[in-house]
Parts: sequence; structure tokens; C-alpha cells
Amino acid sequence: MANTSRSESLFDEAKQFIPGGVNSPVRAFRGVGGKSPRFITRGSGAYLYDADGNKLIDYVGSWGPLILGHSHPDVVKAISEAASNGTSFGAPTEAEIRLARMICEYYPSIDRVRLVNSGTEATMTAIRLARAATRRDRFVKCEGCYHGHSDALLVKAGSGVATLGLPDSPGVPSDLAKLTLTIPYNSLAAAEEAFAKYPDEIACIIIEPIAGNMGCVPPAEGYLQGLLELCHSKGALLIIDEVMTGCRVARGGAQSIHNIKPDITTLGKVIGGGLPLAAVGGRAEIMDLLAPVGPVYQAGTLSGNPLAVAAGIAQLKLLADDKVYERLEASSKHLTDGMTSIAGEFGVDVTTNRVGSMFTMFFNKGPVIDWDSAKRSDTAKFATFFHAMLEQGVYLAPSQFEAAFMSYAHTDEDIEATLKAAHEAFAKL
Ligand code: KE4
Repeated sequence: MANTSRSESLFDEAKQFIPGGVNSPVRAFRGVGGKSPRFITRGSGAYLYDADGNKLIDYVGSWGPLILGHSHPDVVKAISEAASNGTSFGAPTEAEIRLARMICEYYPSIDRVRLVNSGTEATMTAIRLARAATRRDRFVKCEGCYHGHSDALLVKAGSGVATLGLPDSPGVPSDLAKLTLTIPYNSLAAAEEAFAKYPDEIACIIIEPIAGNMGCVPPAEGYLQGLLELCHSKGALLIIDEVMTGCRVARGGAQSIHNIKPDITTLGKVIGGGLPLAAVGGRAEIMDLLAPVGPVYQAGTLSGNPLAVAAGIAQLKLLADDKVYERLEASSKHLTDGMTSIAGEFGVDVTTNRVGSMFTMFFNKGPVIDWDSAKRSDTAKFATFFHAMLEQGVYLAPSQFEAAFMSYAHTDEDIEATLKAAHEAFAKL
């Protein structure tokens, strides 16, 4: 058994000062059980090192940002140089223009982009923009999609399709939740039903173009294009939330793979190079509704922060090379094909969904196409598999309903070691 005593004692200490000992709930391993999450001391390339000195092959990558691996020298150098000139000015800088220009070049649907500090801020702003642009209050999200923790988005489906949302957390007013309609993912009919039920009342649909927060679930053929056409036919906007998929599944995100131009895009994770940075972007006539040009208020003390912008520029510059995505595709296919065939050898039902370097192996006969099918996964079996892999030094996302991420730093030897660990883990199921 790996020694985890230091992590366990740090977890006990952390819980005295931080709710649940973590600054984001999923880190607490509640989805997989166990005595304690691993407290991490450093990351390097494809590896994390925990407080007890255990080396872990990392497939979480800080939940997506670290597409090049941990502490990439170019990114670290850029942050250090920026820091030596000061950490924050609360004033415009040339570097913010460079990053904004790169984003606009990578995303033809974006004329203007506002940098913020988290995906939550980005999606909250995107919905405010859509409501302002359409003068409508309701909006639609999909079950199983997560867009951050702003009140309007912490909503669960009511009974039936396209019903008034219910608060998915205490503290969210039901009067607010009612304005959020929830529909199944991958169902154009459900989206049409929402507009039929609330004609001229829906400001937008917000969607993960490739879902990652119910586990990885790709859109059905024509689904995204269908949503775009439906929204525009009803005077509504389409917000594509690429916080996870942006620069991950392709340099131009899911919208470049599916060749669609949404009205508003949110980005995060990869574009910040591991520092707190996200973005909301879209056509000029929408984005210029934002203060100080237009009346829609949005602000942030540390928005466009010099260190985060430097990290983002350094990472996005390295992602300009197609070879990075070619390698990510090949290494991710190698791993997921291998894992799936090992599961087959042991007669374990799994469904592996993958787009580029984000993927989920569901303990589920499949197909997994939406939240209803995803939630039929055997989470107990996943938890056993997760801990068996962690025990062998492989760090997967501590929830069946999360995506795992390959980095450019993972080598073929890392993948072979992971497959060997998977063989041992499946043998224990
Ligand atoms: P943040 O506020 O966590 O930066 O971004 C929220 C967000 C928005 N949109 C999408 C598609 C996202 O995946 C996220 C955040 N993703 C989770 C992982 N499932 C972050 C991990 C966490 O909550 O600790």
C-alpha cells in the first residue's frame, strides 16, 4: 500500500480552516471515497508528486488547463518574467491585446473578447449578455452540463422535459431558478419543445459543445448546428461553453471541429496556462454591449492579470504547432483503445467516449449519450478501479462523471505503464 500518512494528516489540518479541507468540492474525493485526497507538492511534465513523495502519472491536469504538462519551462519563464515587472496594475497592458488577438485568430466567431478570472465569471457574463441582447429572461441549459457555480446555473431539471428549473443548491432562489429551463443533452426535439412552451421568452441556449461534466459525451451528428439554427429562428442566441474544450480538443475548440459559429463563446482552463484566466467572446455587436462601451456591467479587479496573461500567451504560442494536437490524438487513442480492450479481456462492461485528448471510460454498457445514460454507470466499480489505479501511481479524475485529460508531456512509456496498471486494476474488479 502506498504511504499516504502525510496527505491524511494534512487533510485533517486543512479541514480545521477550509470547508471540507478543499477549495473546490470535487478535490475531496467524495465521488470515490477513501481516507483522504492526495496533497500535491509539485507537478512536472506528466507527473504529480504528493506529500508522501509518491509519483503519479497525472490524467487530471488540473481539470484541463495543463495540456502541455506541469511547469512547462516556457510557461514558467513567462510567468517569472511577468512577475519581475509587477503582479497586477489594474490598468490596461499590451500583453492583454496580444492574448485577445490570439484568441480572435483562433476563434473566427470571436470579434471581441473580455478576459475574466474563471469559467464561472465567463458563463455568468455570457448569459447576462444574451439576456441584454434579446431583452428576454429565460434561458436553456442541458442536464449533465456544468457551466460554473453562478446562481442561475445551479439549477436541476424539474419533472418532465423543458420544465421550470429547481434550485440545485440551497441559497439559489426558486424565483431565479424558474428562469432556467433544463433539457436533455443531444435532443433537438427537447430544445424545440422549450421554445414551443416559452415562445419569445428564451434568450439563449448555453451548452458544452462536447460535454465533459457528465463525463465526456460528444454531440450527436448535426446537434450543434441544429441548436444554432433553432436559436436563430426563434430570435435567441447560442452560447458555446468551451471552458473545457477550448484549445483542448482542437486549437479552435469544438466549434472548429463542428464548423459552427456560435453567437457567444466562453473559454478558460487551457487559455490561462494553469493560472486564473477565462474569457467571454463573440460578435462585436454583442460584446460591445459590455461596459464601458455599452450598458451591460461586468468587471474584475484582476481581470487580464499580467501573470495569467503571460502564462496564457506562452501556452497558446506552443499550441500553434499542429504536431502538438497530432501527438495528443495519437497518445489518447493509444491509451483509450488499450484500456477498453483490457476491460474486454476481463469481461467488464465499459463505454469509452473520447474527443481528442479528453475522454471518459464509463463503467456502463453504453451508449452514453446524455445524463440519463451516463448516470446508469456503475460508480462503485469506478471507485474501486480509481483507487486500484491510484495505488499503482496513476491519477485519474476522482469521479466517474468527469473527463480525463492527456498532456503533450505524457510519453509512450507513461501510457504503457498506465495500461499495465489498468490490467492489475481490472483484475481486482
Ligand atoms: P471555473 O469557474 O471552475 O473556472 O469554470 C467553471 C466551468 C465552466 N464551464 C465548463 C464547461 C467547466 O468544465 C467548468 C469547470 N469544470 C470543472 C471540472 N469539471 C472544474 C473543476 C472544479 O470544479 O474544481
